[in-house]
Formats: sequence, C-alpha cells, structure tokens
Amino acid sequence: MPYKDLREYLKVLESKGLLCHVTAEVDKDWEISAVCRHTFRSIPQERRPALMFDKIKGHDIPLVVGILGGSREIYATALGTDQKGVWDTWARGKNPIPPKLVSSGPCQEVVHLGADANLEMLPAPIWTVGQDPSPYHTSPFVISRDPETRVQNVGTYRLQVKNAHRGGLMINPQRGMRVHMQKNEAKGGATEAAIVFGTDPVIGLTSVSPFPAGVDELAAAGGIRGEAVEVVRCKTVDIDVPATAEIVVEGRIPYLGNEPEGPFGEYAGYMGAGGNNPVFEVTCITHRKNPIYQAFLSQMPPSESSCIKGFGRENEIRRHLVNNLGLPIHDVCLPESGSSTATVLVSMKKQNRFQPQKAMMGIWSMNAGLAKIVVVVDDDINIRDPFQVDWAIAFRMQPADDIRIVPNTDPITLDPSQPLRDGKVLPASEQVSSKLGIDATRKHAYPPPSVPPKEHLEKVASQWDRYGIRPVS
Ligand SMILES: Cc1cc2nc3c(=O)[nH]c(=O)nc-3n(C[C@H](O)[C@H](O)[C@H](O)COP(=O)(O)O)c2cc1C
Ligand SMILES: [Mn+2]
Repeated sequence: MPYKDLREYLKVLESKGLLCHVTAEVDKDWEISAVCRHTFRSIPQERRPALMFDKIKGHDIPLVVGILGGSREIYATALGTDQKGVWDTWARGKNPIPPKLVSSGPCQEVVHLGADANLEMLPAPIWTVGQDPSPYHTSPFVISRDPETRVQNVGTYRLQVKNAHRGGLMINPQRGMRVHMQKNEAKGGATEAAIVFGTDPVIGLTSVSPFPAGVDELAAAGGIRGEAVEVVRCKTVDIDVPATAEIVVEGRIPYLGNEPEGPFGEYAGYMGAGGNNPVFEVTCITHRKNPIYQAFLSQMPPSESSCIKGFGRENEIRRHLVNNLGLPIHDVCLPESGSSTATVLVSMKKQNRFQPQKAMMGIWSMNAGLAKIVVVVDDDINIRDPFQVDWAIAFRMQPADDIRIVPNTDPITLDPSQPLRDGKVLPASEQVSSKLGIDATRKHAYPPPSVPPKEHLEKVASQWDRYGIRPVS
C-alpha cells in the first residue's frame, strides 16, 4: 500500500530509526541551516538521519528536512521499498496512472484568502546567511497547467520570500513550467500555479526528476505508487493539487512580470548570481490542521539536493538507456562530487564498439541540462568506487581515439566555469556549453589482471583475524 500522506511516511521513517527530532528551540534565520550543514558534513550518508525541527522560534509549524534524500536508505523508504528494490519500483513510473479528482481534501481544512494569505507564516529558513537576501523555500513542488493540452507539470523550483504576498521563482529555461509560461505569454496572459509543501513522498521524488516534457509527474507518481494520486481543485486558480498535501500556496505569475531574484547559495557549492526572474503573486494559502513544512538542504555538496538528484537521475537515465535504446547497461552513477549533475558514470557489458558512444549520446539527448562529462566503462568496474573509475580511465582509454568533445550543447546554468562576457556571467537563456565523453572500455582483449586468485583472497578474508593486522590509529 502506498503512503497516503507525509504524516504516514514520517511515522515509518521514525519506526525505522531514520528520523531524528530536534526538540531544542531553533532560529530559522541562521540556526537551521548550520545544524543541517553540520549533520551532512559530520555523519556519512549511510548513517545520516532525516531531521524534524519541532520548535522554531516565532513559528508554530515544524520543519522536516532530509526526509526524501537524506540517504539512499531514506530514498528507498520514500519509495516504499528497500535499496535493492529502488530500480524496479521506479520503473513502474513508465505506466503512469492519471491523478483522480475528488471533491474535498485535508489540504483545504484551513483557508487563508487574499490579504490573509501570508507567505511569511511558513518557517522558510535563510540558508546561506549573510549572502542570500532573504528566506527561501527550497522544497516547493510547483504545479502548473499547459493551457493547450491541460496536462499539468510538477517541478521543484526555488521560491524567494520577498514579502507577505510576493515571491520570486527561479525556473531554468529547459523546465516544464517554462513551456506553459511561453504559451500563456504568447497570448499576453499570466500563468497560474500552486506551490505544494509536504506530500506523499513519491510526489517529491518525481518533482525533482527529469521526466520528458509533457509528462504529468503526478501521473508518474501514480504509476510508481500503483494507485492514483487524489487531487482537489485549488480555491483561486485552475490547478489540481494532491488532496493530502500539508500546505498549498496558490498564485500567479503576471504577464512579463520579471524582477530581480537572488543571489542564492547554489547546489554546485558556490553562490549563484540570481537574475531577472518570474514574480509569484500569492492569492490564497490553504493547509491541513497543524501542518508540517518541508525543506530540502541544498548548497554545498554533500547535501540532500545532490543525493536526491543523483538517485532520481540514475533511475531516469538508466530507464532511457535500457528501455528506449536497448543498451546493455550494468549501472549508472552521478557522483555527489559533481553535485549529481556534472558527471555521469556508466558501466555496460558492451556488445559492439559503438555502444559506449550511443550511451553518451543517449544521455545528452535527455531533457535535463546535465552530464557535462560522461565516462563509460566495462561492467567489471564498480562505478561507485572512484579508484576503479580512475583505473579504467588510466589504462583503458587512449586520449586521441577515445575522447569525444561536442560543442554547442545545453548548459549547466549554474556552472561557474561558463565563460564570462564583458566580465559578467551570461543570463541562463544565453549560455551554451560543450560536452566531454570518455570511452574507458577495453577496445580489444586485455591481459589478465595482476591479482591473487579469487579463492585465495576469499580464504584470507574468511580467516582475517588469524593475521592480527589492524589499521593504524
Ligand atoms: C533541492 C532542489 C532545488 C531545485 N531548484 C531548482 C530551481 O530553483 N530552479 C530550477 O529550474 N530547477 C531546480 N531544481 C531542479 C528541478 O527540480 C528538476 O530539474 C526537475 O526535474 C524539473 O522538473 P520539470 O522538468 O518538470 O521542470 C531543483 C532540484 C532540487 C532537488
Ligand atoms: Mn516535467
């Protein structure tokens, strides 16, 4: 049975020992960010808990963070499976189940209309204190509707809190919602949106993953859950939102309503300049009784942002390479050092010499602005071990033959290595990148590896105590 809402999921996290309550009162304007950073820096991913800040100074809404992407175990729990089951569970998304419209839902238990709809009632933290201009919502699931097909899109786009009724959205050029805005702008119209916080966890996972344009992420979530997501119509906009959501902020992006947004501490580990970005005017806020607010920890990796992006992108890339292209893929990994964006590692049991290049091109053809570097290795290399990947690059690759550089491709818009123009960062819409592909698979039969026989290594491992060897402390 899928989770029906965030609350049911938090109980499961708690029962598995994966959620830690911070009961001490904290200040959202400096302390939450520093506590999260210390948690992510000091506790390795495999042992990292999600956090629930129960008491926030000046607010009566608790904040949860790390609950979707704190670790691989947390991610698997969000999908209702274990770590081995992630790929099979995710692959169910290829059979979407459209959301089901119902007449009422707990997300509208409390309604604040017009002047009562105060964006500052939510405990959005300041994340990079001293550099971000104001609090930011980092885990909004932004829902908009295609004015022609009426199909909805869900994407996570950060929201700057500018005042009680006004926010600023940063939506990259390739994103699903941009298409809706372009179609509305062509007719001189505004774009309506609903910004959802705190749902059944599968919706959050689909909101941050690169589904093809035109796919409704709520339908993909339905497929993964094996049951339709129930939705209710918003009070002031023509948008359907998950009925059991914790908090829904309704509003509109006025026609050509851009204004300065940012700067913001970004996922690549540097401050991002921000820019002239869409305004979001709040028309209504609805929420459950005693709502729970969700945030993502982003900024410098390691972070929840890079964990969750990595897990979601691995699945989507692998699905494309296997299901659409029929490539013999063994594993796909987006290392966190590349903020799970810049670098993609692929292992495959290649059947002919063209397949490594097909894998590179397959990834670059996806709708995502990622994979500046793709490295393809044979299936005997464990791509989750950086040493093995370096070893493959060192001895299975000839630079003059096995490197591909492709110019004029989609950029990672927050990559600080982008060339400047007149000493300034180019706006996202004008950036262009290039791609690097490294084919580090063997091109012919290789000599055997120079290691002791497997049975000797296994025997030694099984009687390791016999040798009395201890690491230096
Ligand atoms: C924590 C976090 C924050 C994100 N912030 C933004 C953002 O501010 N703007 C943006 O365009 N994409 C952002 N993304 C990436 C998008 O959510 C992601 O590309 C998603 O697939 C977009 O969905 P879409 O293709 O339906 O637009 C963020 C992702 C995460 C995990
Ligand atoms: Mn989309």
